[in-house]
Amino acid sequence: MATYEGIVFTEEQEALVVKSWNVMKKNAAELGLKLFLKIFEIAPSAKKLFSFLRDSNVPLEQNTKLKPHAMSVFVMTCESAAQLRKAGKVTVRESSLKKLGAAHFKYGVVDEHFEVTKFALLETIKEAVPDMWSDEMKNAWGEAYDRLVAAIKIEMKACSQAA
Ligand code: ISQ
Repeated sequence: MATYEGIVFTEEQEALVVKSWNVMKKNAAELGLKLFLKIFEIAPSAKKLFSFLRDSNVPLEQNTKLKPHAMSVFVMTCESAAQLRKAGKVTVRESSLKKLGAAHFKYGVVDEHFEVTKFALLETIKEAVPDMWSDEMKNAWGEAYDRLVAAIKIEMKACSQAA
């Protein structure tokens, strides 16, 4: 496991993340797609980063390659958030994190993409669990997302220095 430690993620924050993730996980495929539709609504140019979208005339909702990708981004973000306190760090395997960093670097993902994704992620969660949503829950998810992105960016930087 990678060791990207930061400020303490509290028990209360963990509880908020886990509680909402337990409700959302059965709909992860649908929510993942919703997340990406939001990302592309806010930042249409982000579509250019995905070869399977660039070369396709099929509507986004029906793109067979987008669905699994969208689901894995959503599940990975949520799972690493849900496990953050237990492990005291982002729990994506170091080898996966290196691959993620390399892929994001190769395809030209920049800070703005991570920011748009954060906004879209928080909106997706808010709409998925409206009765639970609060400022505290938003902060807990936001903090967890920031930790994951910080870990990915460390790997992206390593790629840029090796290039
Ligand atoms: C890659 N993975 C997740 C989210 C993204 C948003 C914009 C561009 C690329 C991305």
